[in-house]
Amino acid sequence: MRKYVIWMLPAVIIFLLLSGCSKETPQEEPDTEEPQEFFYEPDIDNTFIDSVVVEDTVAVNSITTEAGSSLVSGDTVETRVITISGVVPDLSSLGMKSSSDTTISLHADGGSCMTPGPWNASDTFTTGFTQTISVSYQHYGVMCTGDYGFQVIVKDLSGTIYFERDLQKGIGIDIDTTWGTLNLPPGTYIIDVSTVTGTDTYVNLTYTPGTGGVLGAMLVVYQNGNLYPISEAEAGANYSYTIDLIRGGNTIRILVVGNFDPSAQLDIANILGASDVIELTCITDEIAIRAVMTWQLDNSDVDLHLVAPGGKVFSSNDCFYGNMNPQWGDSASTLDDPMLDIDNTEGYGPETMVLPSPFDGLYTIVIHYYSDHGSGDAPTSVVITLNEETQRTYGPKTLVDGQFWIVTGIDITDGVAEFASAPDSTSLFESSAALSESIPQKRR
Ligand SMILES: [Ca+2]
Ligand SMILES: [Ca+2]
Repeated sequence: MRKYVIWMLPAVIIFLLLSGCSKETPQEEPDTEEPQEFFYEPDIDNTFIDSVVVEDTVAVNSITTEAGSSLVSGDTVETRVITISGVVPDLSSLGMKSSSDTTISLHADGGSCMTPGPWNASDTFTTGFTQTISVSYQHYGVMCTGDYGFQVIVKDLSGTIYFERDLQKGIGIDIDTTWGTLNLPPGTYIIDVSTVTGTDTYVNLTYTPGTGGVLGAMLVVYQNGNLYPISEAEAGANYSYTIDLIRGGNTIRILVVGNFDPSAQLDIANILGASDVIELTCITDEIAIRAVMTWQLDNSDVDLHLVAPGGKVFSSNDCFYGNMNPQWGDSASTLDDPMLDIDNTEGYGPETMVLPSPFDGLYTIVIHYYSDHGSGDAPTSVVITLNEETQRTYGPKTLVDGQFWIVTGIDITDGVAEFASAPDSTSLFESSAALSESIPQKRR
């Protein structure tokens, strides 16, 4: 995979150069300062989560500062980073199962040509919320006397059929393989498979959380209207999550969400559990630039970059996984130095970048899909907050392995941040050959 990415880089850069980095063409809209607002979604409003009543409680066992001090809801906090830990509730009554239970596998064995069929296999499952189910089967038929064939059915208790494959044939050889996905409303379902003499049918039925993975629900942090997916939610499992507080009031809840889609307003029917509301007031200095990146693909590595005025990606003027807290500007001050909190290499993020008090100039947010680890394309979003008050969400934009996304420029004038057009790619990137060599490699 690594060789492939390096091989791809010249092509990616050439594409970026040829396409002008996919920027909005400025001369077509001379009156606007709005650049590159990929899939900007200003209308999503999840603030109802501040007060929504949810039956099942996600336990919060501790809230602590980086120094280890304990906090409770209502506290005023003088540091920016806190950790919340607790336990995911047992929601098995809703059909959310542990990871080992998310696949139902059935085998209807038709025996040999000398023994008659049919043989059947059956199972039932329950879901308490609408979720996506994938069904796949493989059927093998061999030459025998008499007929052979098979049937796969998913139906509810009233007999309504949601999935069906029915094949009946005469003497011969047959292999039939297919798959499908279905959105099942809450209810209890029966999956039946039957086959006849001399044939075999294997069936797998898998729960998914809607956009990827194998579980029925996802653990999500809610903070002041924004949603940050943490991981797949497993009934009864411990969780621990670090939150970057925003100056002023922070309303936080830990959610368990079925069919999670971070690009859409949350469907209240899919909020399977929620913690009590946590209110914390943060009184640290104002932060000029804050960017929180997440992506919706497990086992993949997307990276967040903040490039200083006149700087190049992967240089000392780029804050990224290889340069997480560089010394910029005034060497006597750390307030003009950016900080990346972590490099998440396994999926979902978030990765958070903050720059409290930058020197003036044009900064750039760049996102790089470092490696898909073979998992495929990654829908990626970044929430950028300027001066603790102006916020935009960019994405989700689906990135392919190795791709760069120049998200936006941020202009700092007299210490105040505003969204601005990004510099062009020729000033942000080395030539393709030099760029390939400048990417620090990660160990896995
Ligand atoms: Ca990363
Ligand atoms: Ca400095």
